[in-house]
Amino acid sequence: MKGRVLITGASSGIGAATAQRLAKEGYNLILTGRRSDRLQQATAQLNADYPQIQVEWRKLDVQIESDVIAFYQDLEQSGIMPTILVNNAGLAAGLAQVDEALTNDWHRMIDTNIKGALFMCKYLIPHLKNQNTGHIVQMSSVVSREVYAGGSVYSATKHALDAIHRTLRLELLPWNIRLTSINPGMVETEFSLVRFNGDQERADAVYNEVNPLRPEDVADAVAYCLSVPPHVNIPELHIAAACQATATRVRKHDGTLRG
Ligand code: NDP
Ligand code: 8X3
Repeated sequence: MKGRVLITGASSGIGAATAQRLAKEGYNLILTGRRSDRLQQATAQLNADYPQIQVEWRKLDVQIESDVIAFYQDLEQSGIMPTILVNNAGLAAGLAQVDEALTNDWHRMIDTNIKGALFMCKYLIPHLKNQNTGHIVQMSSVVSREVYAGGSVYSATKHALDAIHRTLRLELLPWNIRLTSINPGMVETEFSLVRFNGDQERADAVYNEVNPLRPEDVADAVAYCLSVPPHVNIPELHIAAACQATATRVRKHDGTLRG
């Protein structure tokens, strides 16, 4: 029997594709996010398509510590504590330089990508230690290692996530808990729509004329990292579109370069 996987940010993009992929692999799933309608629909579909697994959903805003605590208490009481966490919920907000950025955008990114990811780990780890088993997959980014103008705080949050991931590898070594960080380059999801506050034209321009990763490509990477034998761990996995060399330098369909 495969483990139970908790996926944060399962209502769209990489998280939703990961849910599909892992359902196919036979994992039980707990899908979370803030958009209940999408989670409910995805859960119903997955339960219908894969009757041999158990798929549940919960509404959860990872920014709210008290909600994360109550969420895990609920899972514990329901007897469905996960042994695997795909810590995927995250966002970029805006592309403004430091002096022009909205500080509220900074708060949203820091509260979600760093503090939210930390809350999800902190309140799960005691359970994983008790079970002496587990796997935490952080959905980081190419910008955990790179920076670009306008991306200061988004990049800072992924640098921080990388530091947290590497620290957890040390802290959890006495237990049988694996830690993986996945660093995708550009993936066509709702990421840019969120970043540009619903401006579809601006979001589309990010993916026009290039051939980005699809969320399913990253979901395949997650599935691979979870599938390796128990004595193996993939500490870091970098995945990028074939047309992408750095966060900003990308080859367009016509062979010219962007960035
Ligand atoms: P999407 O915008 O499609 O998905 C983001 C997901 O995160 C949604 O399901 C959203 O759910 C969830 N989310 C956002 N804020 C919160 C919150 N406060 N609490 C709970 N869930 C939240 O983008 P992606 O799929 O692309 O992004 C997934 C992860 O991948 C992010 O961490 C992103 O940084 C990372 N990434 C993305 C890349 C890309 O180019 N797309 C490249 C590298 C990394 P809801 O709104 O329902 O809460
Ligand atoms: C997302 C990658 O380059 O759009 O993590 O910031 S990028």
